[in-house]
Amino acid sequence: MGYANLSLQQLQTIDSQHHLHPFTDHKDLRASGTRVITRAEGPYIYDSEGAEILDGMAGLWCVNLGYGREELVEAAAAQMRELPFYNSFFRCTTPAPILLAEKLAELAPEGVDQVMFASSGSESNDAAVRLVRRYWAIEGQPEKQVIISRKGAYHGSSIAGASLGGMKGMHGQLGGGIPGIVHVMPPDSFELKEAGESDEAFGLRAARAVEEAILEAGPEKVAAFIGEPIMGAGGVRIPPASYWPEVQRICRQYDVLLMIDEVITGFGRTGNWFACETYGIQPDTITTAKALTSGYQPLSALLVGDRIAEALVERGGEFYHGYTYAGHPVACAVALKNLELIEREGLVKRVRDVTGPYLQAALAERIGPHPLIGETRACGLIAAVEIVADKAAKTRFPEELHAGDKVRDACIAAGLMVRSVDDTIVLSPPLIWGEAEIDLCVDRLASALDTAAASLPGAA
Ligand code: PXG
Repeated sequence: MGYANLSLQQLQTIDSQHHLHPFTDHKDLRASGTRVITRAEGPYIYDSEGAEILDGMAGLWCVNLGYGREELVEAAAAQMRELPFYNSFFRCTTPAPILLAEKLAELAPEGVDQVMFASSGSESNDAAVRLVRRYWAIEGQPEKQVIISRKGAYHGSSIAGASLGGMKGMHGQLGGGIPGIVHVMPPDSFELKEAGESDEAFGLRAARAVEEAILEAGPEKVAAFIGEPIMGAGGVRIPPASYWPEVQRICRQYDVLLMIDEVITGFGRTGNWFACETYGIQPDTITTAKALTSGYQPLSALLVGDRIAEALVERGGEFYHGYTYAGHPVACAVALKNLELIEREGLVKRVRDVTGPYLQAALAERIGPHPLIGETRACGLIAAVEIVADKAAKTRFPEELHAGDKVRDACIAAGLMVRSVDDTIVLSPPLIWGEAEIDLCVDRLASALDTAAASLPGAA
């Protein structure tokens, strides 16, 4: 590529002159300089200085097959040669989205058989909001508009996505967001469980917050509840086993649709194709993106349950919605190959039976005892560790110390890419990780914790 003869410094200078990054304080970034990742292979990414970093985040919760997969490259190239683009509007389409829709219907939970494509999780969640509201209008209940979501949720960065999400900072910049979204407490047991409260009781209490919100808005006004099975960007909040069955029972009782956002959890991350299976959820919609192509192409798919699909198809007339790149043939061809490889390599079962339990045990046994750690948790290959000032009392460091960022920076310096969500360190590695990569990850995390502890008061 054209940058090979540019130095890191030249790239950083150009970056700071023209490039506005996502979720970034630009003044701060421009003072410190960007890390420029230039290539990647298998489980490793390499920066412009040649540093080899084990990618504990699978890119951004998405590169589930790891890097350098020639078959994905070939799938894209072959599709580009044959037909780089044609649209799915006006009674046309192309072969790849047809076959991918069939494949997704096969993999999806029972009763979810229809697929609507887009290019990002945000777009698909936006479509999901339009679709559930349209559903109730078709069914003669147009006043059912309210969507219940949760504080700390992440559903994307479009106006609808950010409105659905429960991130305080984002809401502060939305100018109000879209109307009709209500946020309830998340099933975040580390932060919100009370002393002496069991996991089960906490899960039920968090679920009943959904019921209270339904009753407050009036069930005749509530269209749907939306939730990530495990909240990802909010800090990998793994709900107690009692949570989802109770949320589902409540939604059924008040005839509220269940919108499940599997943008992070889909395609094997929790040890099943979908976390709906992990938690026994019967969804009305499932939003997927990211690992659908292992991040090799931008693609998302809204999977639509039979109840909504039947109304839309049989009685809905034209649904005035669609994006130019819906069902993009190159992205869909890559997705088909990606799903084929995940199947061929038996990765979902391996996460469930081998690597998931191994990661969970390795974190518990080798990271759990560290004085900075208040909790470790994992479900399949999605995990988190909580950084605390006082291990017994599980109290946090003062915010201005940025303890989580210190641990993250020490991890990267030690050759492990992780993400910090305040003082929670999250991990979402490629599903190709085996025991050797998990061991290396845990070794590097342990040494980073020691390094960070040395610069945190009272922790060393
Ligand atoms: N839903 C969920 C659950 C997500 O995690 C989206 C929707 C939006 O997808 P797009 O493709 O529009 O980004 C996401 C995205 C982070 C981080 O910092 C997480 C996401 C995106 C960017 C950063 O953890 N998740």
